[in-house]
Amino acid sequence: DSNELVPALNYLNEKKTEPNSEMTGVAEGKNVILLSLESTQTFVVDNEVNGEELTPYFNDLKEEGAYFSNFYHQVKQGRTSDSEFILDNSMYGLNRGAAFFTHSSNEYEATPEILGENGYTTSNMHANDKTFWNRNVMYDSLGYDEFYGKQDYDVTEEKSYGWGYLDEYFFEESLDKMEEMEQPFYNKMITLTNHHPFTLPEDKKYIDEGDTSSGTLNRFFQTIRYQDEALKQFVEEFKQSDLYDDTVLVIYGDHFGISENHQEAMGEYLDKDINDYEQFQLQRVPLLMIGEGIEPQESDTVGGQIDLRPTLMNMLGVEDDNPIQFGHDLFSEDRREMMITRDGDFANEDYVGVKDACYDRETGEEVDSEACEPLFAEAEEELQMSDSIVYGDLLRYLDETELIEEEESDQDEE
Ligand code: GP9
Repeated sequence: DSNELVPALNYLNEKKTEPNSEMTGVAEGKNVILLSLESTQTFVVDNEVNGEELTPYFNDLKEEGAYFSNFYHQVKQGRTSDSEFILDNSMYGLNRGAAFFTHSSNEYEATPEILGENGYTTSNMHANDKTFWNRNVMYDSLGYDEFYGKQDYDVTEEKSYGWGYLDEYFFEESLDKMEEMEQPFYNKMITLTNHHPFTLPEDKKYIDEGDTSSGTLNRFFQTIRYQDEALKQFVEEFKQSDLYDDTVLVIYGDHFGISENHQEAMGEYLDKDINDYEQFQLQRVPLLMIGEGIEPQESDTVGGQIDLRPTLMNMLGVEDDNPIQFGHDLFSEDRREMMITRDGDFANEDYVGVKDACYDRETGEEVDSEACEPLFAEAEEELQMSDSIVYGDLLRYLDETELIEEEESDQDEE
């Protein structure tokens, strides 16, 4: 019953931090485009292979907006779908399986629902089968109005490769669709080309393969470079369009592309030994926000995908009355810098805690594990709180609980 929500409400109340008031409403009434870059990790940014930049366009673009260099993905088995779950709910995905499959009939009060109540049109675009990750079902539960899937795109064999529709064509058609959309809109675009096994048609290989001992990593460099070229084409066209002045563009990486099976090759490429600490730091993914009112800046605040919803809602100046959110505004001065992974590992301002060991976050030196103990405990408590909501489908009691709280505070006042 509604009492089951109380522990999580109390916990979140205690952890609550105020959003940055200077950012409140900077993007009021604007469209939001979330651009999910497949398998894109931060280590590719400002990096090169054989003397060629991997993401030349993104490297420049990030100077035009708010770029977050210590932003982590938080997904587990649900991969891209986990990132979507975390983003829209500001709750953690599950430790096993994908919430998109196992908890698609839950009650949610996700970003699209709240924005829908505030006059927004909400949609997803992804040129894959709609049933992949059970998206067709889960998007309804999350409150999306529209889902543009494979059949809504002009997918032909010539324009496809590997997993399907090449990003450049996906972007082109998606922009056309957005230009026709009722505004303001909240729309997520999910790319596909930079996906394992990272293959490309010959004429889309803009740089040579890498020369590490992993073919996967070697090809990844090429697909990342391809994606960057597609991104360039998209952003440049977007800047020419009428949408540009009225839109916040949020570009982020969904999860890692190179798994720990390729640690040795990563070590060869980065020229260091990839231990648990380095492997953890490789889970950073880029986050960049561009739009009027967003000052160019680079932030090194420690955060994760769970923080995007409160950050965005504050920028849009939308009253988000769902109190069950585990994230903290990324622009807030007094935010809790604590990024928790689904494995119960974490990074905060000072430490990285991974597999029960404790490291100095900046130097990577292993330190006395005592320093991390309370933080591991906090991570575990937080994951349990989030799980209690998802497994118990507790958001269905939210309205009731709020009514009780209102009555109680009325009584207090009397
Ligand atoms: C498939 C795309 C990729 O539709 O989201 O899925 P992933 O394997 O990255 O989770």
